Amino acid sequence: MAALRAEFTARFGGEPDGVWSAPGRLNLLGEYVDFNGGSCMPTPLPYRTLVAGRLRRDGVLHAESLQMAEHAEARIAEIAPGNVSGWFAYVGGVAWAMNQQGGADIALPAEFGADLLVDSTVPVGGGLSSSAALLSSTALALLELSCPLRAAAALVPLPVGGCGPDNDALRARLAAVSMDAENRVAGARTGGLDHTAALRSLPGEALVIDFRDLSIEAVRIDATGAGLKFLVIDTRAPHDLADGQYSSRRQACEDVTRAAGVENLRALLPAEIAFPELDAAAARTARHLVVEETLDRCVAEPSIRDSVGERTLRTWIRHVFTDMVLVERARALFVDRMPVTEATWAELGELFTESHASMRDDLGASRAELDVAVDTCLAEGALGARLVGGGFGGAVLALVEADRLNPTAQAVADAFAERGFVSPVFLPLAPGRPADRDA
Ligand code: GAF
Repeated sequence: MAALRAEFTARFGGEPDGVWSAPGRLNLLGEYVDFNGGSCMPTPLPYRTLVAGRLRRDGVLHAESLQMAEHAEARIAEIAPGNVSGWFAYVGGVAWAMNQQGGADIALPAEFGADLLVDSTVPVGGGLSSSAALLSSTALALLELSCPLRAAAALVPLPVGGCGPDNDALRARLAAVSMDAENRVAGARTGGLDHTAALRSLPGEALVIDFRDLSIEAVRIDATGAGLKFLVIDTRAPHDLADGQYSSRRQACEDVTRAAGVENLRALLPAEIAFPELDAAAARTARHLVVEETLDRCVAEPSIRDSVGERTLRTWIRHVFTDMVLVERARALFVDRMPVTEATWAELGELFTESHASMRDDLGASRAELDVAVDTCLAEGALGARLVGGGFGGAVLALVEADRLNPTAQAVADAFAERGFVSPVFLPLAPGRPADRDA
């Protein structure tokens, strides 16, 4: 923080008015379900993106990053999809989206401008949501920096406490703004998982977000008390949400949703998909049946089948249904079915591994580095392991016995070395805190 402030002063010739930050996130379960009305289970990470900022009154946004060489600047009124690029598309995109959303509590005054300096410890391209951390910290910074100008511009002043974590309704709007900026200006058609996790996380280890209504619920997943640890492996195989692989799958989901005439894919599954009364094995069978029956119904309906073809239904769309039922089960285990026992943890591990198989075999979103990391963890006795985030690269999460943490990490490092992969990085998983003003 002190170093960032000093660097800001050196670069911009004066102290910043404040510093805001937002965390990366790790999604415990539920991939490609956020834009389909499913539920996700993210946890904010201790790695954060910081934005030091100072108000300007000339309508111009200047931005620099300690991780990037160039100085970027643009008149906020002239920022639009297609005329900003690279990392500045995220920063400028937020200003654009705040004005597009049109609400007097979020729009920026016409003369508003800012100097911003960004620093980040969130691994980039690791599937840990470095983009949403940048978007969310920028959104908070811009909104709070605009305070002195809002009254004169007849815009709604911020409530006492600014955009603090208690102001969940405002943060939900900022999450929508951040997603809009990422979708329309940065060109990555993501759902709302990452921004919601960055801005709306609650105290506790993880959050369950229900994307049917954007409601959130805290969930305690404290593995330490059970003698377990979450191991996060950044495989350093890069992933890029704007390279077309993510959006082709999203597009297929949208096509099926439209052809089925439903609001989202979640609506095609029955209401009850957690089977809380069943034990692990019976619940697995019940889940499998529900997914296959739903797919059969889709295939039998010509308009749905023809929208993407039977093969895509039975692969990409099956993955979406699978992850939806897996998250509901995990939610039921940790929220509804207390106390948490050894069997609960064993089942969570199985849910992880089942999700990985679905991402790999049905969604086709894995790659060699991710599979080697998962398989090695399992061979070393992990309770479960899976790739996290949008896939095609990025990080793996494993649930391991605490005393197996180091041997498992070593085995993964050895397996990577043997295959000539770039060395992985191991990250401890400790719960972080939501986006906030830090100074
Ligand atoms: C990426 C996207 F940004 C999220 O919206 C989500 O779809 C995720 O991939 C997959 O679950 O992180």
